[in-house]
Amino acid sequence: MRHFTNVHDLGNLKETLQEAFEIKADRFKYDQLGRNKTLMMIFFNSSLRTRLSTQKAAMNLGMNVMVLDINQGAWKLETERGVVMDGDKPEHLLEAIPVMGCYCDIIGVRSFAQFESKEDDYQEKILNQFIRYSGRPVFSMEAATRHPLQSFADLITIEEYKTKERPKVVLTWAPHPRALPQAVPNSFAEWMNAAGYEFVITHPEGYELAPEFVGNARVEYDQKKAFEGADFIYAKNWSAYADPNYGKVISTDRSWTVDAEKMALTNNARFMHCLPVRRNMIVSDDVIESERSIVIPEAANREISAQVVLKRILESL
Ligand code: AN0
Ligand code: CP
Repeated sequence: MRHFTNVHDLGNLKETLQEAFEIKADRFKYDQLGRNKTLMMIFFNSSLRTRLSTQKAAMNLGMNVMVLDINQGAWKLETERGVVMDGDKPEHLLEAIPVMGCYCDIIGVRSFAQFESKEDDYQEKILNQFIRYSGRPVFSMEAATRHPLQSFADLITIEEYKTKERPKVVLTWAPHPRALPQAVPNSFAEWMNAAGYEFVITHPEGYELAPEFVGNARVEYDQKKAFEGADFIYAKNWSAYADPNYGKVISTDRSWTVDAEKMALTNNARFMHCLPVRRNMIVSDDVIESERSIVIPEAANREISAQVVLKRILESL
């Protein structure tokens, strides 16, 4: 595998999961694979889990790691070609990318949707420029439309906690004060479809995700109905995808917050969220603190998903 941007890059999911569990059982088994290889992680946006878990995964493989926060200490980057650069951006992405590629063997990029142009976001303009111009294998650490390392960790977690072959998994929208990308729900939906679970998405009217991500999911506008019999509740906020509201907050309805009363409608479901989470907006304190909450093991599996991806890329160098 050279680049990693979505579920299909990994090939057979069963084999991929086996590899994940093998690594989880002995995470230092391949500690020579990354010897004298350098990972460069480039962040256009904030991160706690992705930064730490990916660095840890690289260290488990014996790699060297460099981290660059574009917005803290690097030159501000112009991303549009053809612009007369007389503004506040001293460097162009088209030089910065190949230069960064000179100093490393693998590049990880975090670059959220910018909500200025749906077309640019959904064409993954920034991520694809890294793939095209860096000369290096590139993997997504959450790009405009997907967060595959998160979804992979989510799948590992569901496989660990499920008590039946084909659990009912419910992705529920929940309120949030600011506009968030659709990357996490898009990607989660893509992976749940690929895993073949019973998969339901619930959200208020106007929050429909792009059809290519919804796939075979059942969309249920009544959150309580959706929760009935669920084995996993996966909460997340996202902003509207549909025009003319792309990238906008069109509801902050707190009746969508996940609380104990709603969890009682489920089949004693596990609660999941990618984190960071706003308590008592997305989920009540008691639900996230309950013994059914698996948000911490879910975050722990980020190290494993990153390590599988880095291992596969290292093997292809
Ligand atoms: C980001 C998002 O919703 O995409 C990152 C989640 C992993 N969350 C925030 O910006 C709060
Ligand atoms: N879940 C996740 O990607 O968290 P960070 O934004 O902290 O990396």
